[in-house]
Amino acid sequence: MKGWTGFILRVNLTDKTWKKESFTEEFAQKWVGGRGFASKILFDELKPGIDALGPENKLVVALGPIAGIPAPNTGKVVVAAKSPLTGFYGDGNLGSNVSSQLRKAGYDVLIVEGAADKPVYLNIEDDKVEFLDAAEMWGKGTYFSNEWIYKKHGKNAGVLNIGQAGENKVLFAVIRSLEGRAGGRPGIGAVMGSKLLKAIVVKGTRQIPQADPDLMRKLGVEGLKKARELDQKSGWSKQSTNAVLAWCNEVNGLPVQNMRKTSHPEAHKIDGERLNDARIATYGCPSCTMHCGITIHDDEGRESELDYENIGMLGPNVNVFDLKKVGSLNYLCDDYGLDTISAGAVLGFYADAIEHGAAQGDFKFGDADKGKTLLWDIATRKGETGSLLADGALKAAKVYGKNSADYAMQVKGLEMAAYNCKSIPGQALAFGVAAIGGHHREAWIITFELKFSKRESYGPEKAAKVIELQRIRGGLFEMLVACRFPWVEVGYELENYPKFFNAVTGLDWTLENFWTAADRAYSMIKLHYLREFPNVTRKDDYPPAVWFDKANADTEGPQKGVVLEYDKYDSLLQHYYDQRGYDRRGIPTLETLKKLGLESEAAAAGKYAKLN
Ligand code: PTT
Ligand code: SF4
Repeated sequence: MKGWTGFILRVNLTDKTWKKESFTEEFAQKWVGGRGFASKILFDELKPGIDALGPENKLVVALGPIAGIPAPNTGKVVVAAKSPLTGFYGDGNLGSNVSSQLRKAGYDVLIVEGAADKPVYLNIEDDKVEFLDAAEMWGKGTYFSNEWIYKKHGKNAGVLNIGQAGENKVLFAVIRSLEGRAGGRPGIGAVMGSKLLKAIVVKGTRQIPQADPDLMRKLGVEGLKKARELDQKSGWSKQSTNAVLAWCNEVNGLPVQNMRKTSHPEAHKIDGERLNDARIATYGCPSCTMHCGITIHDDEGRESELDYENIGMLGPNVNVFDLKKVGSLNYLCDDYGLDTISAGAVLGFYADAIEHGAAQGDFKFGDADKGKTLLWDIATRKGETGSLLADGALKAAKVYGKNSADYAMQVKGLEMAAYNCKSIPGQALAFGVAAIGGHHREAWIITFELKFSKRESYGPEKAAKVIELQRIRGGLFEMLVACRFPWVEVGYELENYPKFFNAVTGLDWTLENFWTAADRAYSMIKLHYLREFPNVTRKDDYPPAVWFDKANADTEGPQKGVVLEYDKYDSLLQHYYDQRGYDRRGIPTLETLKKLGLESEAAAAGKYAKLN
């Protein structure tokens, strides 16, 4: 087999054993890699109903055929497990040297099983696997552990590690990498913490098997050059992802005050231009020529890397419009290993719940200093409030009651990213039907919707666009495993990706093959959901009630009085189901599953719930 190493490294932390397992070419072609591998492996190996924070859960680190190979921007890694936040399959994608190092060590997938009896970290070097003592790192933040690992294992090692939030099983703890990245929003860091696994360190010395290495080298070099040229021409990485903040404010799509409002007069203080002005350094993932990580000094003089989602959720969503203070909240999330999106959503929800008399406390919108204290309380589950908020907005709302779940800004338990969609139905649908809960990664339809389509439309063209983007963003890029930014941000052509894939595998795939593989992975994740929640209804694909509430509409500006409409949203959802071949609950029909070659998976899921 070419293009894949053909091997899985399976490690058991309970009895400190490991083995190297092979997989077939049929498995590789059916599931491609990354999210495809992870969703299939976890479906086959996890029993529904298990405790996501118990030793039965498994952590999967999965790569794809172009991951780690020099080409635009392949230094990415998928991390997945049963999510403790949402209760079903969850994953994330972060930049890390693990991408190339794990493949060079000879593996496309790492599966971590069981749980250690004291804090450990894994050290993987080709066919050597060590379970090393992590006592010196335990209790410390990710900046400390990153440095500690650097000193011990050298700067070229691939590293994934967790902070205090993962250790304390905060349900939205992420995994961090040495390159300043973070991933696994639905609590994949907490799964690592529950296994007493502080870090994974990987170094490899082998060649990644490729069908035509000369061709791949040529395509890769040309691609990296092209991505850099396109970036320079467009000027995108001057403001990087935060270029979108001013636009979101202008089009009334900014998350302000727990998404109560859609714009703010002070938004310019934290926009892309201000971020670029405050830049002290630029960071990027491995194998990338368009480095997008911009760092600034925070209000305590520390270096903090800011992307749009971080700024949107830790800034306007909690009414903080001072870039240095936003930087400070962001630094703490990175150090503790808290997901910035969920952290900002949870803080916003808490302030809102206090304002509405559902929760007790002295936290107010705009109070960044109290926000910092709360982040520590959450990361360490300190006190009643810290511990409750550490379970995410929806679970906290269930305790607070008084209809506060209506304004817990999440879908399926995962807090939504920084787009306020009460007057943007297509993006609201994209959040509603995202595979793992409220994530923008799957379908970022908002620019298409506002620039090239009718904003107020709930027509089938929006459902079609969501599916098209899910196939590209949630499918192709999550399965090949590569960063989507060259395509999405600077127009690097999608047609290049099958060329890379064919050069490394020797196959002859077109984009169509990837759409089928993507649909298969989406259906697989839906079957995870069905197994865990047999009473699933279409309401599970609805965004929070507050987006439908007239009393919450803008009181001025072009979107004055506009909110989502239930009937229309429901018909948009039905367009999506019809185009996808899903039933009225939003579950793939037997016919759809059959078309995708998922007969045995359908039979397995059918033991737990009815398939139509
Ligand atoms: C992603 C989510 C995002 S999406 C951001 S900012 W973004 C937040 N980043 C966090 C962070 O940083 N620290 C932290 N403690 N928590 C954070 N949570 C949030 O996590 C870097 C980029 C970005 S920046 C995006 S959009 C793109 N995401 C990609 C993706 O998902 N897949 C893919 N194939 N390519 C992508 N390219 C871009 O990568 P999650 P990252 Mg993250 C510090 O992982 O769980 O998917 O959540 O991965 O490497 O940091 O993303 O405006
Ligand atoms: Fe990483 Fe940004 Fe480069 Fe993508 S564009 S690989 S997120 S540095």
